[in-house]
Amino acid sequence: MRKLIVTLMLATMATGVAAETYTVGQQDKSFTEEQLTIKTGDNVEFENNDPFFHNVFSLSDTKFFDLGSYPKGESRTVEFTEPGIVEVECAIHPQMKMTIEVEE
Ligand SMILES: [Cu+2]
Repeated sequence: MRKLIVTLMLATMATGVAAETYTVGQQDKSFTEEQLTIKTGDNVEFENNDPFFHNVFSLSDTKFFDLGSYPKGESRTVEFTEPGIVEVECAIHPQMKMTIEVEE
């Protein structure tokens, strides 16, 4: 019985780790973070702070996404469900690049 209780406690602890949400802005045609390290299950909110549209996307195997284009003051959130490296870009401004490292 004691072993069962310990097992249940460990299971609760393992699943009870709250996911974090990080914010990365788009400002002056660049990302506010060049590099960001997060953990699997964390979220990143991409917030447009420029008075024009951005279109944040990634072609990475770790996380493939396209948030579409959206204006100043709007944000869209991506959940990173697998560990690895994610290169993030903007379809409107090719010079905009950042890297997210998703740890296990
Ligand atoms: Cu852009």
